[in-house]
Amino acid sequence: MADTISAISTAHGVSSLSVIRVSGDKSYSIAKKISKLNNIIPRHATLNSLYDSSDELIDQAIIIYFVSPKSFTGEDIVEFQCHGGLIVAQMVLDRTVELGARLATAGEFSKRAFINGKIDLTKAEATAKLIEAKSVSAGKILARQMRGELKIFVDKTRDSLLKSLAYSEVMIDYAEEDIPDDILESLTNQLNNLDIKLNNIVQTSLRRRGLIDGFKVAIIGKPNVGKSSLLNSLLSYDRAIVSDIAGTTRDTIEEQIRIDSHIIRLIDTAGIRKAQDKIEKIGIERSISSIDEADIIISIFDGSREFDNEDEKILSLLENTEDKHIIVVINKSDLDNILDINSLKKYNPLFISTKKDVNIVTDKLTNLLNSIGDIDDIMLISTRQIEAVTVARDSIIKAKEPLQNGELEFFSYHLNDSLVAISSISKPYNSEEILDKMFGEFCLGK
Ligand SMILES: Nc1nc2c(ncn2[C@@H]2O[C@H](COP(=O)(O)OP(=O)(O)OP(=O)(O)O)[C@@H](O)[C@H]2O)c(=O)[nH]1
Ligand SMILES: [Mg+2]
Repeated sequence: MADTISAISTAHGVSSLSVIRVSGDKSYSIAKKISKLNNIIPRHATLNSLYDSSDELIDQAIIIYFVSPKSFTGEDIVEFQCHGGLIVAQMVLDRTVELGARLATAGEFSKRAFINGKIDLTKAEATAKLIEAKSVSAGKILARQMRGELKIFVDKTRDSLLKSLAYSEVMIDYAEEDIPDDILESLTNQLNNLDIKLNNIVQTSLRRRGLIDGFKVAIIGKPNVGKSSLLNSLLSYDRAIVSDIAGTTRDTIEEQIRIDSHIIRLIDTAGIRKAQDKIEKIGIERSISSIDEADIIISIFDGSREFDNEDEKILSLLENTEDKHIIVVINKSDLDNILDINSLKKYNPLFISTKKDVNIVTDKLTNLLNSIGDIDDIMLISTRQIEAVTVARDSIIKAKEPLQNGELEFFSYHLNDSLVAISSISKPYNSEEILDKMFGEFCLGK
């Protein structure tokens, strides 16, 4: 029998309401004792006082009782909606512990929901990510996953693998005979289709990771082009020091900012050039790392200066990036433009002045983020899911060769690996360790 757990499910801090959630066999008796009620009607909002161990009033709260199995965890659950702030919720939590509950660990409610068959892992993960989602598009994708979109995909892939495996097992029993051509062709086609499908889903998901975690947008360029000025204008306050001395920004500066319905991480970097100074060199190494880590790069050039070797270096960095969205900005449009933009033309540069029209950059970012977010396909939302599909695909690729050579035992072996990997997305085989790792990353009270 699982013990009874309790946690504050809402964010800690000053707020008008807080919710304390208790799950397990003792929930109902704890609720009756803390409220001094003899009976609480299930699924009704009951307004009542809550008392501490000395019978002193803690708060007036709404109490809602969900009877097992019709609850989030599948166990008896009681929720107390009390006043927010730092003190009241803690007092209610402490009282539930005095009355027999223990403090829940992170993700323990969701873990119980999974163990009791209320949700599968794809839904559990989608719920957890929804709490942290950084864009409305992400919210929509996660809502689809909560409704079972990914689970259906996993089940279909598994069915297809099982069918191939079944063919193979039958054929193994007739080992002396060659595999008939039509069956060989049909199995090969099936594997090729799965290979392409799984690869697509992994690639699409990797490119769109920022939808869930927040896109990283790095502002790069040689010194003095106006990177920090752009950061400040986008943030609408003077976050970074701006000066006409080249090399003003020494270290990367990261700030969160909302662009349309997306919360992104905007990073100002040190101007990239051949530096002598030790500290500046470290800053420039960080600028280069920011390029690697960014999903979107805003590369700035100074329109009021000739195109020089330092600009050339930036251009070569841009050309060596793979799978990144690049926005090229030519700054200082309030001055005469003498920059030769021939080599930048293919990037459709935006001409702006950070002093007056950064909305051009905001609009471009909005369009880009919306187009990345406009996705009807299935998306994998965690490293765990991406790794599982990658292993499933690798095993399919490994299965192709033994199939052609008629080595059906090896073929079955690899297909089985693929099956285990794909199934682990919704229900892992060796559960306990994976579950602890996964649910441990959830919020407390979830
Ligand atoms: N005329 C004009 N000057 C600008 C514009 N944007 C920035 N500047 C000036 O350009 C100089 C450099 O600006 P910063 O924003 O510090 O440039 P940076 O790219 O961050 O430079 P580092 O940190 O040294 O790499 C400052 O004197 C700014 O006032 C603009 O649109 N027009
Ligand atoms: Mg700067």
